[in-house]
Amino acid sequence: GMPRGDMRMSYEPEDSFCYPTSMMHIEEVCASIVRSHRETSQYRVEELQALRWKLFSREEIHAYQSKSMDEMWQHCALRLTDAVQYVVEFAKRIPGFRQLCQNDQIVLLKNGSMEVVLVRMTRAFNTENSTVFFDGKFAGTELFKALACSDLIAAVFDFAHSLCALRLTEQQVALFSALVLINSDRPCLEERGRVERVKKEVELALSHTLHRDNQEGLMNKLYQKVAILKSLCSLHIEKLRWFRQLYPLTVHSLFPPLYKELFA
Ligand code: CLR
Repeated sequence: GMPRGDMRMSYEPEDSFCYPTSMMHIEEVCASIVRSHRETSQYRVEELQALRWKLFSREEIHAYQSKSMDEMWQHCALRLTDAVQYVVEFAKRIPGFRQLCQNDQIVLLKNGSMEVVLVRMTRAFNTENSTVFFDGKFAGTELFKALACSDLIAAVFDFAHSLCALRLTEQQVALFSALVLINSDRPCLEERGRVERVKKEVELALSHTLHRDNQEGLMNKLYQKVAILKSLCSLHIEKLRWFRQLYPLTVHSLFPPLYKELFA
């Protein structure tokens, strides 16, 4: 099972001074990341494709809109935390991640897990009607009205549109997600050099895949998306701070521990 509200990941002492990835061929790194993505993806693409026209009714949308702000925030925090838990599991299976020190694993997850959720959102997004899979059906921006952060919601949906436009394959989504997580520029890393080495491997794996797919041009486009992801995640944190000032007790007592640990 996946850890709930507990970021401490069983730490195995290093058995050699080698990085595990140095012994793997780039093909193996690719295959391993793609497999990890598949095993932790929460929903299969085919499953989501089959449901993409299952929309909420007017009444259902109205029921969400009529929730109180704190109730809707709590609800979304729960859904987000579910998604984040799968991302934590994905991270742990990226070759080299578990060999990083505990501090750096946590730094990477604090900064990157929400970004990966937003990358994964493209799999659960229907561009034809701008809806996202949420609570078992597809929902447009209006369903999230009670959160009172329409700017964040609009920006997140815009991002989903623009990332969907790149028409990434599942393999490309997997490797891009890994690259988003293993970011050696995050503040407060203790062993930046080691993170950098793991990142180089992932980068190599992604460019290898793009080369094989004859889509090398995507690399630059993906790096542009990284900047947008960063701004979306700061906006999320900003909104959470604002909400916490209004409803400190909701955040304190009713939000999932993992959500607080990562974002609050
Ligand atoms: C992302 C892909 C995951 C499944 C999944 C679960 C929860 C969804 C998330 C996806 C996309 C973003 C989402 C989220 C729940 C709430 C959040 C729709 C589809 C929206 C953007 C609201 C954020 C509100 C915060 C301010 C709390 O496999």
